Amino acid sequence: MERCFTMLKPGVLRRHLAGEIISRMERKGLKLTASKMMVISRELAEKQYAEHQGKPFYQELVDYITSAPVVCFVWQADDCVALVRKLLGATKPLEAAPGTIRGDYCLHTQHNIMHASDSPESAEREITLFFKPTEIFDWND
Ligand code: 3AN
Repeated sequence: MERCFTMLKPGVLRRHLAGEIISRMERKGLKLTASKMMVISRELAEKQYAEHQGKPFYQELVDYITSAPVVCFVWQADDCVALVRKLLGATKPLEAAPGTIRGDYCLHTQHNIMHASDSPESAEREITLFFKPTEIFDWND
């Protein structure tokens, strides 16, 4: 089964939306295999967003993502990355369909609620950056 890394960005805890967003993922049927709250170091943020280095919004993105606690997850399902991206909605809130997480809960691209891996390859890279193997549980009922 495929895995996907997601991260609730700073501000989600203050808005008390964490449970609502986790619930949408669980109700879809995605299997939660890891979760962790943390404040990201600049070093880790720069690794995570390396592909955006040099873009006009890069500095602000790193400042924001390191500014308060985030909550990170590993999900598992067939076609997990595509499913999560569908639930999340488009990067720009104006283009995110109502009913998606970004479509329902955010106004600005810089503060678009949740990060999710954009390919199975990035998912594996990000999972390795954020979680030790012992923090991931491939549980069965
Ligand atoms: P996504 O988060 O949908 O995978 P990316 O990877 O293009 O989108 O962008 C990573 C993050 O960078 C976004 N979640 C958003 O916070 C920020 N970002 C992307 N594009 C812009 C933009 N044009 N202006 C401001 N921030 C942006």
